Amino acid sequence: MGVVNVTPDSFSDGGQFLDPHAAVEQGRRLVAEGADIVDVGGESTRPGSGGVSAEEELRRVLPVVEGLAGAGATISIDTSKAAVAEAALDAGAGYVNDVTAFRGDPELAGLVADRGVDCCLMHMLGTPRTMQEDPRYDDVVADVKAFLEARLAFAVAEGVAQERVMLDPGIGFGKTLEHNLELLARLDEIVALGRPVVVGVSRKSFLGRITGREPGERAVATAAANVLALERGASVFRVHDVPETLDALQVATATLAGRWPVTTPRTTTTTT
Ligand code: PMM
Repeated sequence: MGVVNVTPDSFSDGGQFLDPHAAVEQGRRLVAEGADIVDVGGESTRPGSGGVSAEEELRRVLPVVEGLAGAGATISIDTSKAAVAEAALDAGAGYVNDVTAFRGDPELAGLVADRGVDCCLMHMLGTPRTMQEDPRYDDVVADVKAFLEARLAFAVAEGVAQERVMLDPGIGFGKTLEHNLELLARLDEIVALGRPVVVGVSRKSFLGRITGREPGERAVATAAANVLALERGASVFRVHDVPETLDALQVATATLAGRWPVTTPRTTTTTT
């Protein structure tokens, strides 16, 4: 999953793709580089940010979704607002990525159910404005897992087919460096919920804490974290730098399988 943030203030690529033409060009580049999904977002969720109106979010994302429809990838709309998701789906999007896991807008789950599209439900502690103020958990992995299980049950109760739901531990959303690392180290426990797991480590500040590098210099760190997430069972890797992570994931996939090309999904074999 390649990322295009049509925002002035995202920590990772803020301001770079505010112009719709630049955003569409970037989306097409991500597809050419191998992204299967392009995630288009018009609201920054960086720590401390306050949110934008549905009108402003639509003004940012709609021309980009329209411009990317038919570009050869599934277009994901990164929003928690039903009005934004509905217009984006009408314009050609086929996936809803909600960082509030259907807590932000009571209408969004029903919309996803009606349209029959795939969605991603992500864990976040608090809101972007407050989430990095001393986040605490009893056991971060158990707490995030219980939350995701409850949100999956909510989505299904609202009519969303279970097969349409992907789950995301929300790396960096109300988490310390230690929380992020523990979630990645024990990602298999989230995978055990039985739904595909999405991870969004790309360029995030915990990678800067470890490497001392600025956001634009974290592609290798991002690829390393994604390889280990793959090994622990993650299925979707949300990144700004597609070639680096794709190369790393292909080599990791071949190494784990002991062959290349890997034509069938990894399966458990029993020897007698
Ligand atoms: N991270 C950001 C935004 N949206 N969505 C999902 N599902 N998972 C994430 O980790 C995630 C997200 C923030 O990063 P950005 O500002 O670089 O987009």
